[in-house]
Amino acid sequence: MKIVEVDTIPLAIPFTHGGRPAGWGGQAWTSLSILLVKVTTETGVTGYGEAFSYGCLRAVQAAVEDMVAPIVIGQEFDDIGAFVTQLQQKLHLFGRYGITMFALSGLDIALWDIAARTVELPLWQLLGRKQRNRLPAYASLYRYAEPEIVAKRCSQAIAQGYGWIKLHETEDREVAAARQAVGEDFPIMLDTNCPWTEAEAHERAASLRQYGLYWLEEPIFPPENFKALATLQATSNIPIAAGENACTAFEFEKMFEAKAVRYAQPSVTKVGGITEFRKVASRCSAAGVHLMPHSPYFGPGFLATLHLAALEPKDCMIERFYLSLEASLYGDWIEPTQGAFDLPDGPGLGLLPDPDVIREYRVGT
Ligand code: SMN
Ligand code: MG
Repeated sequence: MKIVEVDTIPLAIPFTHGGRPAGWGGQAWTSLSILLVKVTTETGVTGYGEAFSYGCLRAVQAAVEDMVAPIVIGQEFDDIGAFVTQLQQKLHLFGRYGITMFALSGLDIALWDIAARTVELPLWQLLGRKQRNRLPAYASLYRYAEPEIVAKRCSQAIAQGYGWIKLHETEDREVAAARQAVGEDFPIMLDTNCPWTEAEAHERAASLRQYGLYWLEEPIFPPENFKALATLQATSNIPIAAGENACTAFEFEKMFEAKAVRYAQPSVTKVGGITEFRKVASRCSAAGVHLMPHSPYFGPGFLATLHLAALEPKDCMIERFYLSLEASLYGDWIEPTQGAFDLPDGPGLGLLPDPDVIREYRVGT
C-alpha cells in the first residue's frame, strides 16, 4: 500500500473536572488537545492515528508535517513494523524520546488502522488473540490539591462503577482523604509525576505506606533513573509504576533489567505507536512485569489502547482520565459501563471520529 496523503487535525475540546478553575500545577488547564493524524492510501483507504499533544500541540503538529510527512508520502508500507523502524532510523538525530516519537506514534497508529481496515478486521484480530471483550477501567482523577474535592470525586467515581481510582496528588492529606472516602480495601493508585529527588522519595514513601497504595507512579525525577526506582521499590515495599515517559522498547528493557517497576505503563501515543507498544508488551511477559497502559486519551490513542489491552494475558486496567468533555469523537464509547469499556469490533480501530466534532473543535491550521 502506498501513502498519498498525511493530514494533521488539531482539536481542542473544553472539559470540566469538578474542581477549581486553576488546577494542575497551578496552571489553568481547561481544554484537552487531540492531534489526529489522518493518512490516506493510493487506493483511498483512510486511517486515523493520535500523537501525544498535551501542552505541545503545535510542536507535534509541526513534527508530523515537516519531519514525518515529507519522507513517507509516496512510500509503500506493507510491513508496518519494518517501515516504522526505518523511519525511526531516519529521524533518530531529532531525538529518540519526545516530540519526534510522539509524531511517529501518530503515524504508526494510522497505518495499523489502515492495515486492519483493508482486510476488514478489527485491529485486535489482525494483531493476535483476544483475551476479553470487556476492559476494566480506572478513574484517573485530575490534580486538585484539595482533600475535600478529592474525596468527593472518589465517591462519584465509585458511584459510577469504577473499581480502581488513581490520584494525581503529592501530599498525604489528599491521599488520606481519598482513603477515608473509599474505605479500607478499595484500590487507590497514586501518580506523583516525578516531583522528588531520590532522598525525598524515600521519605515520602515511608509516610505514604500507611495508605496501602496499589501502586506509586513516577515518584522520582528524572524518570529514567531506573536504579533509584528499583531501590525505592525494594526498600519501601510499595509497587512502583512508570513508563509513560519512556519511548521505544529499549527504554523498557533497561527499566526491567534494573527491576525498577512492578507495573509498566507504555503510552501508545508516545512510545512509538502500536508497533513499539507490542514490543514492550512482549518484553513485559518475558520479564514478568504487569502491563498497565498509560491512556488518558479520548481519540485514536484510546481506541488503540483498548485493542492492545484485549490481547494481554493478564488483565490490564484502562485509564479513564476522569474529566467531563464537552464533546466526544466516538460518542459513548469513551464512557465505561459498570466499570468497564467494551472492545470495539468494527474494522480497524473500530470507529471513525465524528466529523461534526472535528468541524466544531478544530483549532489552528
Ligand atoms: C498524565 C499524563 C499526561 C496527561 C494527563 C495525565 C498522568 C497519567 O501522568 O498517568 O495519567
Ligand atoms: Mg502518570
